[in-house]
Amino acid sequence: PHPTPGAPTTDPFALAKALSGLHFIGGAYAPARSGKSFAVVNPATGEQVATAAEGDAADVDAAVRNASEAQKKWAKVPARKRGAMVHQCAALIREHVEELAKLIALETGKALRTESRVEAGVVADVFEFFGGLGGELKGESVPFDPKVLSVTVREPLGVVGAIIPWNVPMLLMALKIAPALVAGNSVVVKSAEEAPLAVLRICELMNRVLPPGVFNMVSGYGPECGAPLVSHPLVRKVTFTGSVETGKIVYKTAAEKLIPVTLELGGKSPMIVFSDCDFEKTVAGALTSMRFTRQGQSCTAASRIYVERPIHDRFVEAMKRAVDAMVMGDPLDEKTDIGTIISHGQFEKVQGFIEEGKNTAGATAHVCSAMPKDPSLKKGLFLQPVIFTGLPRDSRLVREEIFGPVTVIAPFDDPEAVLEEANDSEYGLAASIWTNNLKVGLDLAHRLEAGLVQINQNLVVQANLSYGGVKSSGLGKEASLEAMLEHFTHKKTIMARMD
Ligand code: TXE
Repeated sequence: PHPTPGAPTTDPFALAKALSGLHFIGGAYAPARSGKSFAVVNPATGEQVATAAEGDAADVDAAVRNASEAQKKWAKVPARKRGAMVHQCAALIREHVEELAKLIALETGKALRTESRVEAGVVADVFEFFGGLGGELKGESVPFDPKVLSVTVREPLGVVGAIIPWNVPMLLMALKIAPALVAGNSVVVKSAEEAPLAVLRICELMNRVLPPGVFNMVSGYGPECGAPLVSHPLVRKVTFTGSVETGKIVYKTAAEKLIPVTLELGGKSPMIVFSDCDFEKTVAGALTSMRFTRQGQSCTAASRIYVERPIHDRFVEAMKRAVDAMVMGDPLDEKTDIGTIISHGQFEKVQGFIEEGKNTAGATAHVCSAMPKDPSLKKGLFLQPVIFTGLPRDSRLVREEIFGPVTVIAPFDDPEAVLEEANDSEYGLAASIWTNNLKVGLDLAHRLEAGLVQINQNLVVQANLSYGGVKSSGLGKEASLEAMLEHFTHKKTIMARMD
């Protein structure tokens, strides 16, 4: 029996309780073998809303073994049929968008209207897109010798281990599992300890369509539950989104086993604004990218904004006004624009950066928006967004990923100098240029060290467009047909002599 109802529910609190303390292994919900669990907390109130199964190596082993058995049969299902089934999952997810949006808002503190509902919708898009690609798992025939037929075929890798973070857990899971499954792999997901519920609910939806064991999920802490997944001998590929530090650990373990990895590791994305830009659209683009509505917890956030000097002060004023107008409050309230920080740990990390910025000589902190007044939110992890000006280039706030509602704005005079400054970063995930001079825009786009460069827009991941960083931002690509082919299959060469 499933702990979650068949029809979508409107009460995220009841759903959270129903999902408490469970993994999803071999087509069924199951508690941790050790019987252990940990609290899942609503960051808007500080109250516990559920528990999560505290997985360890024994749970991981059970999940991987189930996945390995299931994969043998799954790989024999025709690729287009596999795609059609993933497409059916998309339809189920779409029916449950509202339910999933409320659940993710509850566990992450991301505002329902501005963030959570959007994420749930995009998850369905991603399943739909990859579901349509079953017929694209094609190889080539390669002329070699007229007496030899040489062809390449795409084959699945086996069991894929997918480790996801808490900022956009459903979307980052979808970008990993949808292509992996269509390509004929089975999957074990390790959810983020802060946000295990909505992704767990998706398991049950997928299970209505997919064979048991093809898709499994374990929850737990990184070293106890994530690490054994990476090192498990039956796991033949790992795809990870998270911090650079953990990404390196994952990469080292994968290197020992000689298995491929995809790593998406965050960024410090520059936004370069020229005086001839369309001013209002540029301010709106900065807001979209900064994701203040998600409290800045976005790997592509425009966290360094360089503005040509003649419009710098006007830009700062416009940004302050725009962020001030945003309503911070209960993530589940439709009036709320800005939700909460995910956890105490992240809250302290971000506050540490803000204090350091405030104590930096010459810097000004423009604190925006107002704290919520509702007494029930007193213990919530709300943090007023801050726009910093006057910070030196070597400040930690300019160089490190803050992953909070903090952006740095600095003036520039010369396009060459700003390009050099923008590229002077260990990261290379995203960048944007705002100008009506396409020549200047395209020239910089070619020379910016980033996996994604946008001119006059700051949109996020699209299912059919390759996404992923360079430098410390990661390895490999997510989204797109190429990601499915390159990262979830291997190319086998078959030669047949005909004489
Ligand atoms: O990340 P971790 P955290 C950045 C952001 C944030 C910082 C720390 O700057 O402030 O990372 O966040 C699992 N083996 N990003 O601590 O530790 C862990 O359980 C295997 C950017 O949340 O990287 C979780 O499921 N797995 C990022 C996942 O890794 C391990 C999004 C991510 O956790 C593990 C999130 C181990 N040894 C944070 N240790 C982005 N790219 O968008 C932990 N994990």
